[in-house]
Amino acid sequence: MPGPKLADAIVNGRIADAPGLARELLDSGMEAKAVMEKVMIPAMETVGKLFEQKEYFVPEVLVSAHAMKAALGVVEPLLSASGIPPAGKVVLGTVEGDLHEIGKNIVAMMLQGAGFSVVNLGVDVPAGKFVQAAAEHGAHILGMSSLLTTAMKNMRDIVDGLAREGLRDRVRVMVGGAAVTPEFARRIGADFYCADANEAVRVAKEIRTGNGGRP
Ligand code: B1M
Repeated sequence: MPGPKLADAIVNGRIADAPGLARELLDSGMEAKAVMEKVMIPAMETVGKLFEQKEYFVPEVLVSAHAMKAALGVVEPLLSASGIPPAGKVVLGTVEGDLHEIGKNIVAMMLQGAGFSVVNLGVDVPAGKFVQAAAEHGAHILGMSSLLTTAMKNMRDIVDGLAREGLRDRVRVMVGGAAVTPEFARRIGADFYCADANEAVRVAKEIRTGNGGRP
């Protein structure tokens, strides 16, 4: 298997080592796309599995995600330079009134790791800004996160805003975060509820390669 050292650095969250090891692989002649697809993404999938199996918890996932991000910094410019199109464009943020960002950032990094181009709007994002960004960036997917029951109601305004701007048919809506449930997602007219970052990646891939994203 190529790149065991880089994979190991990502799985074990060795943030300082990851960029150098990615550079080593590139210098040895491995294509940027192969480094990403054969080494980095499988490593992050291993992290996701360890999390599901409750062998890893949030701190371990976060350092692995940071190691992934550090290695991405080396590989990403080469990927764009080689003209490989992104898997799709995702606009992502935490809704207005909510400052929780850890889970949303993991979702962003995992999507980037899976080859998506992600516009991360940050936290406490007003509905209008989500809608404007979806239009401006030609988003295929709009992702919203909320951990607060008081803030998650703002998600409906974003779905309604997309419809008002005539964007609803071409933008699939994905929601997640501890406060959100599948039932709530259905009620506000979102297309998908995702329980975790792995599911968000799986759903995003299905949206782009499968049935157009309709459940
Ligand atoms: Co706050 N907080 N917090 N908090 N906080 C919770 C959410 C809470 C459940 C704690 C509790 O009371 N048991 C509670 C919410 C209760 C509720 O509304 N139901 C709560 C509260 C009440 C508050 C304050 C109001 C506290 C106060 O000030 N009195 C306040 C609100 C501030 C605000 O947002 N306006 C507040 C503040 C904070 C901190 C700033 C201190 C900090 C956030 C730091 C930061 O993000 N920079 C914080 C934290 C850390 C938590 C807990 C402890 C942990 C959240 C977290 O990061 N989890 C949380 C308790 C808990 O959840 N057990 C709590 C780890 C993260 C990886 O998981 O975000 O769920 P999560 O993301 C997962 C999935 O949900 C999913 O994938 C992620 C990775 O697998 N996912 C998506 C998330 N978004 C997704 C989007 C998708 C798809 C999947 O598609 C787009």
